Amino acid sequence: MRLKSLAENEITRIIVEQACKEWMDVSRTDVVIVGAGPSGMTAAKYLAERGVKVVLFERRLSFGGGIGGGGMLFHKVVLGEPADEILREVGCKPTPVGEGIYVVDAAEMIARLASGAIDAGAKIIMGVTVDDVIYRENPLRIEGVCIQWSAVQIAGLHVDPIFVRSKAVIDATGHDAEVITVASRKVPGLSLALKGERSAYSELSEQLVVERTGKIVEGLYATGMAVAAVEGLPRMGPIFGSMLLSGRKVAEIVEGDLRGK
Ligand code: 48H
Repeated sequence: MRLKSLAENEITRIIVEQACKEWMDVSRTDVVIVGAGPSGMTAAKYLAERGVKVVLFERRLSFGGGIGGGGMLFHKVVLGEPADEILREVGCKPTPVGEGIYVVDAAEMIARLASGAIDAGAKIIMGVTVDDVIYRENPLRIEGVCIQWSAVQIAGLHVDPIFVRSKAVIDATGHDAEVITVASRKVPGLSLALKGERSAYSELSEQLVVERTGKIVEGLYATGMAVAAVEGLPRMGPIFGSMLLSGRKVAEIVEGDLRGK
């Protein structure tokens, strides 16, 4: 076997040319999703499947958010029906462990949710942190995000971000609701006050997170644990059904709003 290879400069040229071409396209999109945890990847899949142009930015160089840690590093997560439907759609085989309750390997769930989103046509870019929003007035609304290489942020360098304009931004950043937090601080006219996540009350929390998933202000939406941070809801621990159902629900709401525009 003779393995085909390339001169170093050609490797560079291909990477830079292809990445830059894509960044030109990414700079204006229908929906920006922030965070590749369970809710963000689920939302990406359902939006992309409906023909919406989706870019998902993830701070880390890996997918999955809190899935990978399972429950206290035990490699399993639990979920209740009907969230198992979503896992089956992406090719997971959740194991039944009780009436309507399932368990799944963390690694399997991460891999399948990510490929579900990518296969549907969502673009996932890792190593990018969203550190601010773009807003417009009359009417006051969110119209995109400011982005920075995570490596630049970690190094503490003073480098200005670049921008991505979008019709909708979904905060799927988990416990800290980072996008909504920055919008509440830096766009005071939005009058956004985060209530803060509460202590554990799993059965109640899962239901409420799904119920309260949706639009926060014009152009800005919350899914997953970000909903708990905004709405003052209790946490639920490593049971993930509500993260998946919240991701699917926010996709439906955003798609409906985009169609209405
Ligand atoms: C780019 C960012 C930024 C940023 C964060 O934490 P996640 O898994 O989020 P959810 O809400 O989909 O799922 C929550 C679940 O994992 C969990 O923690 C549960 C159910 N906890 C219950 C409990 O009681 O503790 O994923 C968020 C992702 C992560 O990958 C972050 O790296 C990423 O978002 N992220 N990416 N720019 N500013 N902030």
